[in-house]
Amino acid sequence: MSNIGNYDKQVKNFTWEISEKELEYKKGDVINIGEYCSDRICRLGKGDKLALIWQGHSGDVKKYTFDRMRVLTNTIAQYLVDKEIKPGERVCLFMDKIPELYFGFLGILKMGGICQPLFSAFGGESLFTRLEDAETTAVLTQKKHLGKIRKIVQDLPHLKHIIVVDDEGRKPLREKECSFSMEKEKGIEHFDIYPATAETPSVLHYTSGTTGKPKGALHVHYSLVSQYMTAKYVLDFQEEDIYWCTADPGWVTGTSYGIIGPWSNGITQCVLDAGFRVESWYRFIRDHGITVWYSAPTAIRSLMKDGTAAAKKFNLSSLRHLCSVGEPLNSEAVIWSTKAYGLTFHDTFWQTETGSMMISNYPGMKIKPGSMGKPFPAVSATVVDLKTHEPIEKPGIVGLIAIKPGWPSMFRTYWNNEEVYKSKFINGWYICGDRASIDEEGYFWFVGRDDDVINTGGHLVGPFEVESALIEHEAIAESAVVGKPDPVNMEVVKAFITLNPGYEPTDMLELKIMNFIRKKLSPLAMPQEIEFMDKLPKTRSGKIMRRMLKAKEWGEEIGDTSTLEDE
Ligand code: 6R9
Repeated sequence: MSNIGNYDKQVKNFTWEISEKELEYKKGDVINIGEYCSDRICRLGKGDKLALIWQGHSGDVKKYTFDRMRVLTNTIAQYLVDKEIKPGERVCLFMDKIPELYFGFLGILKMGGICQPLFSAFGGESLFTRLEDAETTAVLTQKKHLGKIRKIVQDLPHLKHIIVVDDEGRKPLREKECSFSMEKEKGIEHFDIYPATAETPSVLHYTSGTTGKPKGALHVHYSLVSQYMTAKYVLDFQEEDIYWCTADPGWVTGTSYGIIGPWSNGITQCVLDAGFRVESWYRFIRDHGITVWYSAPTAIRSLMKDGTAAAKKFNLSSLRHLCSVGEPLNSEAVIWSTKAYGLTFHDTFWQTETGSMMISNYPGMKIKPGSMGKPFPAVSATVVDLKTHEPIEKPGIVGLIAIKPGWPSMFRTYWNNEEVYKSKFINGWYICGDRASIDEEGYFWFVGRDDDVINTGGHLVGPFEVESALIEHEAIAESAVVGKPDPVNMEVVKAFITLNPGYEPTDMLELKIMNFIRKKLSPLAMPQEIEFMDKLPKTRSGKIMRRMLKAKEWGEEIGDTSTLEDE
């Protein structure tokens, strides 16, 4: 029997108080996610149970029990306190998927800091924008990423501590830099955990929009009430499960369901700190006996490319429940996984802003391949008219996905950007910015985003950020960036550019520009294709018409061009 049991019954009966009760939380109580994920699990008698099985790219494995994790997270928290980092200050994690990243997350929360996880693949500019916006006080990083921070630190007056977690005192460190080894430090058995309450800020996740700089979605400790229960019901955790979430904690999936969800449920999870390779992924599942697997459509499509034969080469019989998030999960992928693993991927839909799953396919519920499923019990979701923002009553009509505010893990603001935050709420609904329709049985069908944000392999890339970076290249006069269809990543970044006088459109220049963006922003934001143009299509008011360029890429009707400059 699954945890959720009968979905329709849960829709009638489930309230967030049920989750609060399971967590032994009452309104006004102290609630610290760091404590809930380690100390509480030990108090429940699971201190000797494995919390983390970690594997590095060379195959080395490290294992940590919940009790060891409790001590290590205390040790990190104490170190931050000793550095005089204060509750409410932002502490960034800029690391590969090493154990320090996971324990650093809980350690920061334990001392009341706001945790700001960033992808270690970020280049200097992506890193700088986010650290500057958050006025981040400290960064925990690895020596291999120190160079990127050194280049920008002089322009970040708020950044006081650069804590290198794997230096072991070898590298000569500069001002503001310090070396800290969580394993070598004297373990802290007792730490005074910061008495966070429901609305105490916890995590700051940056996400890209169509315009402007990336925005920091701010979450609070009370989000646990959503994350705990959605993990229990959707990922269907059972005591003996070995869980694998493939997401990097730089992405919200890697924190909500790669840290908080499993550990607040006292579940053993595995982490693979290595890039994607079909065989190594299957070997990882087999070797560790993974039972529950949460991944993303791009990875699933990459596995599909190798066919079912690759899957059959390994004994993957430990798997019992599969879920997916981040992009539309095509019905082909759902059907293929049934052939390859004898199991269906359960699609889940949510966002950085929602903090937890909003619309999902639940164990035991009929799956319609291609549909995102139904709202989590106690989440009120609908689609609203594109213009009036009134709920659409008739099935099959496309509108904007909208959610009634009030679920525990809703973001509380965008950092320094309350105005944009407020603009997301219309007619008493939180508007997700995605288009979908609902069928007569209440299943949601994703249609597409309502803006120009590019979803490449489940990662959101803001076109404006790439355009701004492009024009910093000496050869480029103007740029426009759109998503272009891609069989594996769904979309990849494509740039249209005009050149400054004296520059010729050559393959060499194209490569140089690609590399420029890869280093400045990240490999994901790097254009996979650059088209040199004599001029870019613009509106009469001088705005570049991304919509036209995008339509061309997708082979769609160009639509209304009445505002076009050249007409
Ligand atoms: C968790 C996460 C959110 C955006 C979202 C939508 C897209 C996420 C999806 C999906 C189709 C799904 N998205 N899940 N699209 N089907 N099951 O992905 O957060 O990085 O903020 O992205 O991703 O466009 O609005 P985030």
